[in-house]
Amino acid sequence: MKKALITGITGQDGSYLAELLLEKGYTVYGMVRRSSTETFERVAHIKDRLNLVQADLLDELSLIKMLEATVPDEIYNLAAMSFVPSSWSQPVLTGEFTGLGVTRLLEAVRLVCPQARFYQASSSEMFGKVREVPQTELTPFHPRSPYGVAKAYGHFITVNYRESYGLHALSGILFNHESPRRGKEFVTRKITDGVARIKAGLQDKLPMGNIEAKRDWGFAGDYVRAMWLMLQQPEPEEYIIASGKNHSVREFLELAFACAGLHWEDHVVVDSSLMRPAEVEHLLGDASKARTRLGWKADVDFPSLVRLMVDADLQRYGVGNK
Ligand code: NAP
Ligand code: F7E
Repeated sequence: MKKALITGITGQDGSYLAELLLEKGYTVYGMVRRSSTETFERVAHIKDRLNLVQADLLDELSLIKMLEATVPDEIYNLAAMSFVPSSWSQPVLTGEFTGLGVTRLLEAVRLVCPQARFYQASSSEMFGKVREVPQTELTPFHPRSPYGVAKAYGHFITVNYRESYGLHALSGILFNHESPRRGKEFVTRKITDGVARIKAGLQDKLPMGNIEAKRDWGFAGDYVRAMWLMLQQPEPEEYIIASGKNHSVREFLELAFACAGLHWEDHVVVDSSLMRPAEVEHLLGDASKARTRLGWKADVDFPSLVRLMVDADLQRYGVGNK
């Protein structure tokens, strides 16, 4: 029976990945940080099948002790400060978690279990002001936020530890992926939660930032499958995971409101405080390498993703879509 360790198990991706690995018969360890209230909502349904270990990306010794106690075959480093706007208000902390945290974990791996396979959660935010369209594994990075910069550091330190120490370490460069478990501050879930609240009569207006920005959106459940596939390959290499189609926030709004029988123009107001100091205008990924080499493909397309997120939020507020 293989052992896997997931950092960031309480997040959106961590919860879907934990489900997948349990289905595959893994013993699953999850790193959780100390908090005054538990943040286990996304894994509550599987918590009794998980082995949760307390550690923090800021604390090297806690990472070493966690690996000594678990000795995993596979490590998925998903923990990070992942909300782009917060990276401007807390740039140093973002660098510590999302950038240097990767080095701390890789150092612990090198010391305790150098034979383990290591997955780093890299991001399409590293492409930022894009150098070419679509973006591939060979497209140079030009990050546009402290988050994107920290992720680029995490990406290259992973490559460097592979090249310096022969670790089986790789990065998945994942484009935006969403689900009903997405945090409510991210644009897709903010919209679907807003639609449900409007439908339930709890609010009337939805303040939005730059609705012309375009993203290549997919479903988180499809994307965690790609993480696992990457670590099963004999050679550690980078892969892009994306849908290959992009849509504007405006299109997401139109579709999401329509799913609930509403018109987005009646409710959306532009709030300039939600505009970013530097925006990533368009992202579009080319996942050809993952399709040919991993046999990966997405099952959920854009309209189905919007529909499933709206339906889940309507259900949460106990309202129908008519
Ligand atoms: P998420 O929902 O924000 O989850 C982040 C996780 O990291 C949470 O479990 C959080 O724990 C944990 N964490 C944060 N700081 C920590 C620390 N100092 N020590 C220990 N744990 C810490 O993120 P996600 O959407 O699942 O994304 C997973 C990873 O993929 C992240 O690294 C993200 O940057 C990256 N990524 C995401 C996307 C996307 O579209 N979703 C795309 C590309 C890359 P708490 O519950 O305690 O806060
Ligand atoms: O914004 C625009 C906003 O916050 C998407 C993270 O998972 O994916 C995510 O980063 C777009 C941006 O995600 C609002 O300006 C308009 O252009 O949902 P988001 P993100 O910044 O793309 C990448 C791949 C990651 O790695 C990150 O961890 O939507 N937008 N109005 C808005 N965005 C938000 N949040 N709120 C608005 O009101």
